[in-house]
Amino acid sequence: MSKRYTITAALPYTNGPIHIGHLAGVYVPADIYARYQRMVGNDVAFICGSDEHGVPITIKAKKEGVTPQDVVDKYNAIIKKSFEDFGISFDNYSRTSAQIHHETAQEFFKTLYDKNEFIEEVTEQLYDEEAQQFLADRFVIGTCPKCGNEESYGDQCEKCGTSHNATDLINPKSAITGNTPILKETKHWFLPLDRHEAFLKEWILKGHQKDWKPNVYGQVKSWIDDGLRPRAVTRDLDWGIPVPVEGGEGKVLYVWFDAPIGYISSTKEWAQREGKDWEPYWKDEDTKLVHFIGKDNIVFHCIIFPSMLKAEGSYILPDNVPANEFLNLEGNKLSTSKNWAVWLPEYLEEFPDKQDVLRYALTANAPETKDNDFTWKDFQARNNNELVAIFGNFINRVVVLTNKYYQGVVPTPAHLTSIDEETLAAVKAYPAVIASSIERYRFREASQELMNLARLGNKYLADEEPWKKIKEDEERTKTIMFVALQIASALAVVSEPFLPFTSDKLKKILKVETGDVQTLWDEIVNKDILIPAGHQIGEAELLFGKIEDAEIQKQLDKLEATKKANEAANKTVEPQKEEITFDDFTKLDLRVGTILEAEKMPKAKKLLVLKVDTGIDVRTIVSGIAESFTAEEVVGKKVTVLVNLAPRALRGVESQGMILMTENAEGKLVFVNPDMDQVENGLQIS
Ligand code: B3M
Ligand code: ZN
Repeated sequence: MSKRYTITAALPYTNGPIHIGHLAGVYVPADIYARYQRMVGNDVAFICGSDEHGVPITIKAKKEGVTPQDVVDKYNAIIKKSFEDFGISFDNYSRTSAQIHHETAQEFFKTLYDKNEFIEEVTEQLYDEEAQQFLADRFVIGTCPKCGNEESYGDQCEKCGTSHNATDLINPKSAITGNTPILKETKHWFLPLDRHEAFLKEWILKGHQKDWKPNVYGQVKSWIDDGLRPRAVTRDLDWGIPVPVEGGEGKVLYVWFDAPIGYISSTKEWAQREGKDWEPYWKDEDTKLVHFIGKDNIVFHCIIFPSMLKAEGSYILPDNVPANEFLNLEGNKLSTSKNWAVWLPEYLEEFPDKQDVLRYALTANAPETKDNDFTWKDFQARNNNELVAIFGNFINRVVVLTNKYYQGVVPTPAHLTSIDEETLAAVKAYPAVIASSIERYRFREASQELMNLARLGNKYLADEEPWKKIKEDEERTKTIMFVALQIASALAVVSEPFLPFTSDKLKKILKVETGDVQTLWDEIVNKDILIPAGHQIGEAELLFGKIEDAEIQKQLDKLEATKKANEAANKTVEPQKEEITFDDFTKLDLRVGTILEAEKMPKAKKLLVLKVDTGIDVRTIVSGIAESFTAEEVVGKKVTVLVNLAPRALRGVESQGMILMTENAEGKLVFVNPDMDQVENGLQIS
């Protein structure tokens, strides 16, 4: 029987493009789940949209000298395109700036207000006197009272995930001016989470201990055990949804109050467009509501939003919140500010038409139970050793041989041996195995089962060797190819949730119906024949291409350059030395010179003994540059020489002057000689 599903994926903040961490943690698993539910005939609303309010957007706008609206318009377009490019099959992608959302969120607030579900309180909030602004959320940075992280934000600590009030921070500082804020009175509305504690305990701690992921359950339990407190749901900001009640002038809804309501507004927008009724998707107890999010969003989806829904009274609660852990990149935390990320638009420029490869690599290595690392080497291996060598290779052999032996017509099988029967039975068992993994939100496992189906096909061909049999036994070969074609067809179908582009391509090659995927999924289980004898298939076409070492090296080099740039940016420049007089300066006799000869000082790691033409004379200078240059490299170099430095002996050699050097970002020494190739030795520098 068909069941109704409302599947949501976290609304991305619209202050930057999205990267592989977002894709791996939220959007690919959500998409696999939604595609699968559609395939088995369920009624699915797969919902998302841009989260366009909140402080980070206003900070970004300030930094770039544009309006917050400009920022969200720009990134909404970029993000939306990335989702389309990667085949994320949302039924609707909305924006929280949409009229329908403003209305829905305000109405929701009004309902809670009218039901006395808020506490109204004048409290002291942090205020930046210089910026003349209250400091909410990310406008404040300070020490997390829970874990001691010195860079916690006002509303949430990114290190330990705790959500708190800005006034809880120790040693708070304004993110706008760096000043220490003062406390100033202002009125706000608070959602008394403590009132919902009993319900949360009953619903989650008792009700979902078994079916929620341990990482999600554990976090929620620890918050509830710590005791819940009222949370302000309004802010003194000018970017957001105006508070729709008396006394709310100049205030907006807290972004985490309005954003989850965005799931509801996006569903409404979709229903209006499709001529459907949105309400069953949110209010019918038979609907299964599932939120796909990253672990930093757990508290909002498991405690705050459910409390809001419960307080409102007419909504269902999520059946599950399969939050993922974080994905790292080459051993380091993904970071927007450090540009430590693989951005989706950039990935597509580098690897056009390889969307499925990324989807697969991220799924096979998804951070489901613990933080995980994305490495380019693993990405290459997943492509070359699995997609190319197993999946692609199997399909290619089947299609090429069918065309070669039978002009692309599926042959009529003769007698099925026990191996054939077992193989076909094994194929039929796969949909249930994959489905069971998906239903339990184990997408890594599911993706490996998909690959196992391709392995089964490969093994069958390798064991039966149709390319040998064709010479001895034409009838047997027909049976083998018939069986292999059934496996190929099964792959075309069950790969759809994971590799939608590949599945489409494969269905086209095999010329199997793409219209009714549901029947196809059922057919694998219920029918003996997926692709009948006599059916004409198309020409072979490569599903996946090998990724060469050089392509991977290019990506690694790019990251290395980012690392260097970050190090250079963090490098503290020495403070200026004490002031000197003009006379002090004129005491230095700096000349243009050329290094004529150079040799390593024996038994000294750092020293080169140089003969330098200073224009006045040729003299010996001992220079500590041997770790950066070989003797051969420096001969002929134009250099700046301090010629009136008092001579001094280094390892028994008298050094008569000094060569000016500096260090580049990588700590390598470089000569100070801008444009000096154009001047003669001896010229004075002043
Ligand atoms: N925009 C946070 C995030 O992107 C937030 C999610 C909202 S879901 C309602 O991590
Ligand atoms: Zn913390």
